[in-house]
Amino acid sequence: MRVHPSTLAEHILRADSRSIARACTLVENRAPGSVDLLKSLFPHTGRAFTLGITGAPGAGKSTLTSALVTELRRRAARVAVIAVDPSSPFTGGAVLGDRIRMLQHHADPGVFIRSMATRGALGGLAPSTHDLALVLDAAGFEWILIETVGVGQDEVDVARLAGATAVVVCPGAGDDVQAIKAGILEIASVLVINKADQPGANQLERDLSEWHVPIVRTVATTGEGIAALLEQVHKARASGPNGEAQWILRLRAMYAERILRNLDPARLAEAARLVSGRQADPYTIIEEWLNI
Ligand SMILES: Nc1nc2c(ncn2[C@@H]2O[C@H](COP(=O)(O)OP(=O)(O)O)[C@@H](O)[C@H]2O)c(=O)[nH]1
Ligand SMILES: [Mg+2]
Repeated sequence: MRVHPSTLAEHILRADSRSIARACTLVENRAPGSVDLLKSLFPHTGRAFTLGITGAPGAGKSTLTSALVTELRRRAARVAVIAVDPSSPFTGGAVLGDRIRMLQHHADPGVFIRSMATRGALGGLAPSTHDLALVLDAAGFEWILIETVGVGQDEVDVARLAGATAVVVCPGAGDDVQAIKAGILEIASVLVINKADQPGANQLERDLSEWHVPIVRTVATTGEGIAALLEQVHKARASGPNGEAQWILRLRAMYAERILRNLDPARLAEAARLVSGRQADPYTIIEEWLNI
């Protein structure tokens, strides 16, 4: 069944959750009509705040995300979650206890949870995640939480597209500063030492203090420190990059994706044949593709 993009857009603007879910699927699959839909939704965006939540598997990102949802709902904000982590309890990955904790939000109409499946999609994860965030922004969610695993460039890119990024680390599990990927600390607006109920939190905080990024200790399982985390996120939001600086990153990512998506696989294969046989050089071919 096809719904006209403008009809679907109207339903999304009225925050109809089935229509939002439908739009997410269209956008994620880059289905026909999805760009028209995004065009019609775009004028209604710009109000949501996007928080990236990243860190190594097991650091407690999903638990923390769930605790943030609970706290934001207590403050009457509408919250959307995009879980890029395939092992996320939101997507049904984790152990039963965790999953039940996350599932409590599914019954709440003020919460929308979406997991993304398009890992390794041509052109990268970041542009489609950002498009999804725009759909949710148009639907009136004030907060968009994006949980990503802090491994690989894709995840770093996703975090970079967010308004602020919380990097979650925890004591133990070899998670000392040396074990934390340097690149991931660099994108942090706030460092979260989660599992602060576990030994080693003091040492970790001392080690991390040299990064000169605000540090918050949390116990995601009890909600301890969540209000303090939100306070730091608000500060990061106030002092963070302005809209134009963010759009430079986003436009670059969107441009690269669009160009890659337009590349016909047959044309690519033919070019590879010519170049590997030294019948053509790659520079001329790319100039031809770009019409320069
Ligand atoms: N002791 C303790 N355990 C936690 C805390 N936060 C999360 N966990 C547990 O750590 C495990 C991994 O959490 P999860 O949120 O799935 O981590 P993720 O892979 O980073 O999303 C789960 O068993 C959680 O219950 C915490 O603050 N303290
Ligand atoms: Mg997770």
